[in-house]
Amino acid sequence: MTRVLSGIQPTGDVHLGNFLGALRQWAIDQHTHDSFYTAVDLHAVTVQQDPLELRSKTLETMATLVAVGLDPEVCTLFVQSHVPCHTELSWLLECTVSFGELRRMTQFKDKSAKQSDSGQEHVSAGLFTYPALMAADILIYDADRVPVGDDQRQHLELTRDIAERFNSRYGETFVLPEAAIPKIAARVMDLQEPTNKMSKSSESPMGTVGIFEETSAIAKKFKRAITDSENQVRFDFEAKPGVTNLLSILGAATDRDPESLADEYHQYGPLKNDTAEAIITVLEPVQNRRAELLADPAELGRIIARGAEKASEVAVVTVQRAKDAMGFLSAG
Ligand code: ATP
Ligand code: LTN
Repeated sequence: MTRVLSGIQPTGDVHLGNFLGALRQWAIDQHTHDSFYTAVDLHAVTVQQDPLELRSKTLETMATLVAVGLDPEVCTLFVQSHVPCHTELSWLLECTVSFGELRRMTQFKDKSAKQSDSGQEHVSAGLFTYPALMAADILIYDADRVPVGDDQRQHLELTRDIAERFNSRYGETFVLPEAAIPKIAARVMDLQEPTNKMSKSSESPMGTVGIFEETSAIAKKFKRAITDSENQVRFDFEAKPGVTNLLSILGAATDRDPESLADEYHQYGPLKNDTAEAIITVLEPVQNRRAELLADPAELGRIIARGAEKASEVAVVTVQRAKDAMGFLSAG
């Protein structure tokens, strides 16, 4: 069976972009692939985190993964730092990727620029080498498929380049992974600034829809979503980013084609209402399930411990294979 791996940072609040662009695909993939999903806490600390908050967010993220439908009996759910060989492989890969390749990553450019703009002089070296750790996350499970939103496309291309280079230098060691990017809602945009992607770290509370927000707050955000002054419903990202974003969200929530949905609306008000209603219908059971899980920390603890064990079994084998290929002397 082919392998899937993907990850989500345990920072901020999980939003509609994460849900539609990534998590829903994970839930589908678990039934057809041997799937590994992880809360990437080691990636989270590339920007400074409050220790108490990192711990509680990591736990909440694990509860979220189960709540969106990932079944710990079917797939492997784990916390990245519980499998220490991710960082070991990351070092080996850091020594094969070039400075120039890392410098081209748009996520690094965007995040480091954002930090400098907000007066933070300190950009960590980890933020720069982040893609090597992400490549390690993927390659360590021999993943064939990586379901992610559109913003991760470049990191996946770099992961393939890293794997190819390693294989050609040291012999066939890693599987070359493919990005699996959804056709609809691969890039959910901010409801207030529809030319920016909805993001955990954005400072646009009215533009970002958290999947665990009160349903009345969600409805309000859709009602106030920015559109344009034309009052014509058309799927056209260049000319009408706000309306197109609403159509994409409605399409993703109802499993319908966003372009043909446009023909059913003549005004923005009903489109906003129907989009809010469709999203709330999808999210309500997820919200209830997460509340139940957070009320049962022992069960969540068991899921996390089991996941670490299952993930480690696979990961240690791959790291050893990579170390052998590179010529490290074995201890025994
Ligand atoms: P940040 O903006 O702080 O980097 P994020 O919102 O991108 O955080 P991540 O934890 O980095 O969240 O991403 C988890 C998954 O969600 C990734 O697969 C990513 O591609 C996907 N994703 C994130 N934002 C969006 C979006 N706006 N639309 C679709 N998919 C998204
Ligand atoms: N870089 C990703 C999170 C991430 C990831 C991964 C995604 C870390 N490791 C492995 C897929 C596979 C992000 O910022 N969204």
